[in-house]
Amino acid sequence: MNSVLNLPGMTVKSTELLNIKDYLGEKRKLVDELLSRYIPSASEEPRTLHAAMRYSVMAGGKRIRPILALATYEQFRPDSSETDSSIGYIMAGLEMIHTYSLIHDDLPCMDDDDLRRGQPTCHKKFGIATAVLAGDALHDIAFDLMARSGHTEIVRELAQAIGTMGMIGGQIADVEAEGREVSKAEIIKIHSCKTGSLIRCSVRVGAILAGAERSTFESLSQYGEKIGLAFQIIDDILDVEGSQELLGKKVGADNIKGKATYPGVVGLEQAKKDADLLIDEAIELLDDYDDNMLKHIALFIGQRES
Ligand code: GRG
Repeated sequence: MNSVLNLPGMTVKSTELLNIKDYLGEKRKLVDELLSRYIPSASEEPRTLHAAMRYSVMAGGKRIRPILALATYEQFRPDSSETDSSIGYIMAGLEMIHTYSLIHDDLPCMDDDDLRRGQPTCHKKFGIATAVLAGDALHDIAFDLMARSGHTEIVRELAQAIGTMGMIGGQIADVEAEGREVSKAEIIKIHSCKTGSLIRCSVRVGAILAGAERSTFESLSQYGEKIGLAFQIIDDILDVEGSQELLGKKVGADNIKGKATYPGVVGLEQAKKDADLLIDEAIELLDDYDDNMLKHIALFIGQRES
């Protein structure tokens, strides 16, 4: 990692890393440093709100969205010796948006969950009002950071990915599908919007910052779309047969709540086959490019247990 991001201990270049887990572990530390830098300290007023924001954001998580943005940017920037410090803003912003969505998704009016990232959910710890505001405030800082990248296109990309045609659109469709049968086309649309659009966006904003060519950008977008859908299918599969300890959240909740899930529509075995196929297709889309981290990240997503 180039020193422009001014973070200690980031010495191993991605190209030198053979092991995806080492790579992800190192980049996760980088994301944590960035997040801690951009979220006000819990000793600053309004203290409870800052404490709640830090509580949810710093609880960990895979940090897959900022890492995707970074891996895309590093692979496709024209001058590999130079790092634009904007990538740090973008990475932190993506993870804040993701965490805001988790906080709101866990609220009693949504999924009503008690456990997230291995600890009580934000509203369980701080109360509903503070949790709503913590999510809102993370959303606001995220857009400030995106604007600091200096690219209007990146700000718009994120706004569209998480709006009514993207994440929020998928969430309302998900809420409205509860307790009724859905078709395969419908569940693909819900998952692609609710979860896939922010993942696709993470790849696209990395590509925009890198100045990727049109055709590369199109391949990357399709790659993002496929891994994004696979990510949520696997999330559904893990809710059926995953481990609460590894996931840091309750398993079996989808079934209890009567949620529309991919395995619920096509069956567990077919869901696994479809997720594998999406990962293979995503990797194939990048065949023209030298061995790169995005292929390894796709494989990691396909095999994830948490
Ligand atoms: C505005 C009131 C209000 C609600 C909006 C935005 C929203 C609610 C919901 C978004 C839906 C959502 C939470 C989608 C993400 C689903 C998902 C796969 C979450 C888990 O992501 P991981 O596995 O989690 O990356 P970690 O903890 O590793 O970051």
